[in-house]
This record gives sequence, structure tokens and C-alpha cells, in this order.
Amino acid sequence: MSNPRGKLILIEGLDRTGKSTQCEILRQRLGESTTLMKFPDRTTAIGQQINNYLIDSSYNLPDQAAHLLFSANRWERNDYIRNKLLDGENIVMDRYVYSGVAYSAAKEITGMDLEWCYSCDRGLVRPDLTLFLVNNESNDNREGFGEERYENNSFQEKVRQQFYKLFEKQASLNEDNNDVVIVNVTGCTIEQVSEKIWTIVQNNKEISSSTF
Ligand code: 2DT
Ligand code: MG
Repeated sequence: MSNPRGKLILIEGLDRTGKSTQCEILRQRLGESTTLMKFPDRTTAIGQQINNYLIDSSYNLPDQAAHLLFSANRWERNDYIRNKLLDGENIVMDRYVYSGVAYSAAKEITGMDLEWCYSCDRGLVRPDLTLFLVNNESNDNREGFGEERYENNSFQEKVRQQFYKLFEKQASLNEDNNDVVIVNVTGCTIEQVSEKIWTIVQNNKEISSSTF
């Protein structure tokens, strides 16, 4: 008998919301047959170009081209993701299509609207559950913040607005129901956030019907 399909659980949010920490905690909680992935995946050739773009503000690339690189970075990992899930492995993912659309659309470039930004990601494996972490307190004193492209408060605010627009539009962009759960992490400790996330994961119908 083949394994039941694994689950793809996505954690999204602005910078500095604790996504990476929570992804790692969730991976551990879900147990051995769970893989952690993050986008951008800077380990591939395309990912290295993305890395250069992010760390070097003088690296000039048309915004459309940068957007397509982020999307291509997901496409080059799509078969890997699908095969893992088909093998019964779970995947916890740190950023994915929502970040791709929200960060690009936040640039407010004519023609690069939400629809345009989403179109090249259409057809990628869809998450079974998306958790969107929201921290309403600014903690931009976090070490290293401001070193990469996009890491400034005014741009983050624009990205935040695009995330919400995208969630509102989701019904028309997505052909099936792929619920986004907003998780308010303001003032919470790492443990409190991980408990909130664990409760949501366990209560999710789609996911709790599987093996964990
Ligand atoms: P990290 O700080 O998480 O490494 O992200 N981004 C991310 C995009 O602009 N488009 C995308 O498709 C993705 C996945 C978010 C680095 C920055 O890259 C942005 C922050
Ligand atoms: Mg970052």
C-alpha cells in the first residue's frame, strides 16, 4: 500500500516575524518524515543570482526579470516538492508564492499588478495550509535588518498591504480553497507562537485527517 500524500504547510509573513524559527520548530514537531524548505532557495544557480540581487543594491535587474527569477526558483524545485509529497513526506515551507507576489507588487510598477505577478506561479504545487504571521510591533533593531534589499520599514508596509490585497483576491486567483490563517504574534514569545501554530495545524481538517 502506498503512503498517504504528505502535507505542504507554508509559513508566510513580512521580514522579522519569526518565520524561520517557527518553521524549524514545526518541522521538529511533525517528526522525521518532514522536510524544511525555504524560498528563495539560494543554493541553486538561479538562487545565487537572487542572492546577489538581494545583497547587492547596485546589482541592476529590471523588476520584471527579478520577479521571474524568484518564480523560476520555485519552478526548478517543483518536481522535488511534488515527489516528496507523493512519497508521503511532509514539507514545512518558509515563504512561497505569496511572498513572490506581495514583494513584487509592492514595487507599484505599471503592469506589474497582482495578477501579472501571480500568473507565472500558476500551476505550482499548492500548500495544504498557509499560516501568515503578523507582528504589529516594529522591532527593526533586529540584528542584520536593513542589510538586504527590501529591508526597510516603508517598503515593508507596502508589502503588508499587498499581502492583504492578495488574501482578499485569493478566491479569484486560486481555483480551489486554500485557506490562509492569520496568526497574530504581537508580543508573543517563541513558545507561545509555536503553540498557536501547532493548535492550528492540528485543528486543520485537511491535515488532521492524515497521519499526524
Ligand atoms: P528571506 O529573507 O526570507 O531570505 O527573503 N522575496 C521572496 C521576493 O521578493 N520574492 C519571492 O518570491 C520570495 C520567495 C522576500 C529574502 C527576500 O526576498 C523576498 C525577502
Ligand atoms: Mg530576510
